[in-house]
Amino acid sequence: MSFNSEVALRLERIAVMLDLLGEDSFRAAANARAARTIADLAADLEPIALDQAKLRAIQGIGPKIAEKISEFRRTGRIEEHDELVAKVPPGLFPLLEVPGLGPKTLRTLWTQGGVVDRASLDRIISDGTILSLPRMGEKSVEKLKASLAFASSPSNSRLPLGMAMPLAEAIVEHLRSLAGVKRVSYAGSLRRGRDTVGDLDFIVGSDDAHAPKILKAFAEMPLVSSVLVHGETKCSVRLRLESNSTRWGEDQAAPPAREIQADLRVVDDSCYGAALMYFTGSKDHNVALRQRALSRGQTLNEYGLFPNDDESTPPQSRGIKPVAAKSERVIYAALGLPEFPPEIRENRGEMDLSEVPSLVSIDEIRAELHAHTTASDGKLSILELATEAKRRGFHTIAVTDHSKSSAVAGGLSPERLREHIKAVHAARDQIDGITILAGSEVDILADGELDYDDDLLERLDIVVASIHAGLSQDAATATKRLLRVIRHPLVHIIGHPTGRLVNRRPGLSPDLGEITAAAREHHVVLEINAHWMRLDLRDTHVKAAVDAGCLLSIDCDVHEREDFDNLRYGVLTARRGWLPTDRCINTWPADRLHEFLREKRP
Ligand code: DGT
Ligand code: CA
Ligand code: CA
Ligand code: ZN
Repeated sequence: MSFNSEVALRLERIAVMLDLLGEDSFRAAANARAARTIADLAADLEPIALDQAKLRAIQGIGPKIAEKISEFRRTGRIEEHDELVAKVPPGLFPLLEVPGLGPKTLRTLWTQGGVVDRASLDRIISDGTILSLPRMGEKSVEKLKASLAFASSPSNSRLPLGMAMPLAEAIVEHLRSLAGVKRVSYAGSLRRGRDTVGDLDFIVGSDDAHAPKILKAFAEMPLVSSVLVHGETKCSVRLRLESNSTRWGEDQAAPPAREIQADLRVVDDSCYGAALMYFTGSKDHNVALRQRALSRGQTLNEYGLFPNDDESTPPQSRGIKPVAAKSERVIYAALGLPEFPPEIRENRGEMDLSEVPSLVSIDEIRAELHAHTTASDGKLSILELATEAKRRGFHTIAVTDHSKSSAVAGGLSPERLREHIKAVHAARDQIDGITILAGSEVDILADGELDYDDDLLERLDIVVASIHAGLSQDAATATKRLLRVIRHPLVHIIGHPTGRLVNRRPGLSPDLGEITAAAREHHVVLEINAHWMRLDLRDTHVKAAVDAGCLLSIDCDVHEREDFDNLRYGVLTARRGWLPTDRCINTWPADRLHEFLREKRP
């Protein structure tokens, strides 16, 4: 973690603990504000951390905060932080992680309900005494119960795709550099592009002579915290994950850092394809493949596709040569099947396909239609954003800053939006080779109303309508809310339609059948938000939308330069939902895209 984020993390925690302890709320707010300022600073504070004058010259850093920055530089600690930590029962920190349970509510539960940890909270919920506390009616207790169930569900311990992928790619590169490694890949759910993964799987194609050293090198990687299995062809380890999270619990005394299992199989390179195919899965896809093999008088396992002779000893152990084993391509071909992309190997109908469907791919994406600038909560100016989009080969970039109700995200008042539109138009004259659209990410209010009047929306080239609040509505209310927006004549795209956050918040569960039917009818595009914390719509929703005949967009919801890199996760999700290139509006040529957007303008 950088110096700036270390400081920001501590200041953020000071703010939370002050609220939890019921102390001066102005002091809490000042620390929270400083934390945000420092987290967003482009410049590294470390070199000037002992220079009070230079620190105070930075907008948003006052004398008290400057003092704390110097203290952290000198001692690696902030005493105020550690004193506050000592006053809080340690069992309360994990509870701060529960979505929707803020420090002020937790303070009531603690001081008036005697809650000091998860167990005591569960107790006062089950015996009903929680209902006697202030602001704890039946409804809020129901919500709290749902959040607790969500926070403790085992599926939430799966690692998000965007954290797993860079880790797996680094391990693949490490393995590739070892002597005797002919081919190497990650497999499993990661290769299939699932939004979260339970563990990481790796396959190496090599030979008997090199296998022991390759397995040893895997077991001795610096990130390995323990070795679970170390055999002749297989090694399983636990990896320590570096924490880049500002959440509680990671560097508190008690809870251990997060870990993930990683499995490596080293196989003879002649059957690499069979092993890769087997360990890519999914399990259900494998079962379907094996049945198909049997029905054709063959038998399939992780060593290859063999003639089936109904012997109980596996064919490879009897020296029988496989019909196909070297690559996935030859095995699928020998089974009379197209070589399915890993993303669709889920036994969701792919076995009935007679050719590989033309799924959208990352190099076909030519437009980013959801991006923020410094006008709201983005880090790039309009021109910087456009320049970056152009550099990445896009023909169109849409500037869609937040609307007024998203106040914490710096949402624009109608007056500021009018100025911002002018600024976008002015920027067009300063850059060639890319079209900058003037747009907005307009909040969908609780009843489905939009955050700006129609006469203002009309002046925007593109309207992305998104839900940012009211995310615990029941399904029927959420459906009504979204249908109302979809029928709005000026809306082009519904941004991150359910509002879920991977492992953090379930989001809305509107009736997808109704939503997709209406979206198709009214030519409204449903977004796949490519940020790996969102991936919303998720794979199954995308499939439903594709089947219903909808158009989709894949957008990075850019707030800073690196966010463009998340595109790959959006594309993986799209492919998992069988999205054909032509149904993804980001792949359209500029003329077609711009014409489509203009159809909703007077
Ligand atoms: P995960 O790790 O929970 O996100 O999901 P996967 O799909 O990566 O599952 P994992 O790591 O348990 O196994 C990797 C692949 O190996 C899996 O997709 C298919 C294959 N595989 C594992 N166990 C079995 C099994 O019992 N039967 C079959 N047919 N395939 C299996
Ligand atoms: Ca796995
Ligand atoms: Ca595994
Ligand atoms: Zn956005």
